[in-house]
Amino acid sequence: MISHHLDIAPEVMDALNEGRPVVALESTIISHGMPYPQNAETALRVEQQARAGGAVPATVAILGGQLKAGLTPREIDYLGEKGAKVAKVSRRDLPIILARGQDGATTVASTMIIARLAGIAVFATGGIGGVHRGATQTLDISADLQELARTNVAVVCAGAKSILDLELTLEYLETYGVPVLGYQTEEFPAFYSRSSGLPVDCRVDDPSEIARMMKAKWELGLAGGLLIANPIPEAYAMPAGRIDTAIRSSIREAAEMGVKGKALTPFLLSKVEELTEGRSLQANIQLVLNNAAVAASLAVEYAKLGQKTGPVNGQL
Ligand code: PSU
Ligand code: MN
Repeated sequence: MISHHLDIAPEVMDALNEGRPVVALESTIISHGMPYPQNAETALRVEQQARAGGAVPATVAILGGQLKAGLTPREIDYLGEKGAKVAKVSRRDLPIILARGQDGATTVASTMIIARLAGIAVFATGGIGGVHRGATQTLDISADLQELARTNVAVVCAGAKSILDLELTLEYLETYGVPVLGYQTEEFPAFYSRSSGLPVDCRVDDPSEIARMMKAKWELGLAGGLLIANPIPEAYAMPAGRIDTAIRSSIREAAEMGVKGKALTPFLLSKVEELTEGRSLQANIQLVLNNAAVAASLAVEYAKLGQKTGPVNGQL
C-alpha cells in the first residue's frame, strides 16, 4: 500500500537491501532553518559527512506528492532556493500534501515516519522540536516528541534550542518512554551551547553501545525512538548568556506579533540568527555536520548487528 507513495533513491535502496549503513536527514532545516544558499550547501556537506563516516545519506522530503528517501543535489538546491515557500510538513500535514501532489519539507516527526517506512533506523538532525516556553498555557508541544514516543528511529541531535522549555521537554520524553542518551556528556546540550544544567538519562561514549540499546529496545517490542544528544563542538559553542538575550527578545516579538503554531519555530530561529549577526548560523552548520558524523558511526555499528529493519507495512 505504501509503495506507490514512497520513492527510495536507487543508491539508498541498494544499501538497505544489502544491510549497509544508511543515515536519514531532514529537510525543514534546509527550507525553514537556514538562509539560501548556505542551506543547500550545508545539506550537501552533511551528506558528504555521512559518506565520510561510511554511511549512505538519505535526505528526506516530499516532491510532487511523493515521499522521497534520498534526493539529488538538484532537488536539494530546489528546496533550499524555495525556502519557506515550501510547506513545512509534520505528521498531521502528510495526507494533505500527498493528496494534493505538493512539495513539502519534512520536520523531525515526518522524517522519522518516512525513514521508518523505508527501513532506515538512524537519522541525524540539528535540533528537535519540543515543549515551548509557556506551553502550560498554549499547549504548544512539537509533534516531534510524540513521534519519538511511537516511531522506531534513533535520532541524533545537538539537544534542543532554549527557545524551548528544556526541562519540560525532558519530562515529556520521560513520560513517553524515550531514552535520552548523552553522547560523551552527562548533560543535555542546548544546541548552541554544550550545557543546559539538565542531566541526560545516561551517558554513552561509544556508538556500538547505542546500537545495542536500539536493538534491545526494539527486540522487546518497545515502540518509539531513542534520542542521542551530541553537544556542539567546543570550538563553535556560543556563550549561553548571549543566546539567552536573543531568545528572550525573539519570544517577546513573536508574542507581540501574534506568531504561533507551526510558524513559531521558524520565526524564532530566524530572529535569533538576526540578533546574533550570523554567528549562530556558523554554529548551526557545524553542529549538524558533527551530528551526521556521529549518526554515520552509529549506523555502521547498527548494521554490524545484522538488524535489517526492512520497510514497514503495518501501521505507524
Ligand atoms: N529546531 C531547530 N532547527 C530546526 C527545527 C527545530 O533548532 O530546523 C525544525 C525541525 O525540522 C523540527 C521542527 O522538527 O523545526 C519543529 O517544528 P515544530 O516546533 O513546529 O514542531
Ligand atoms: Mn508547535
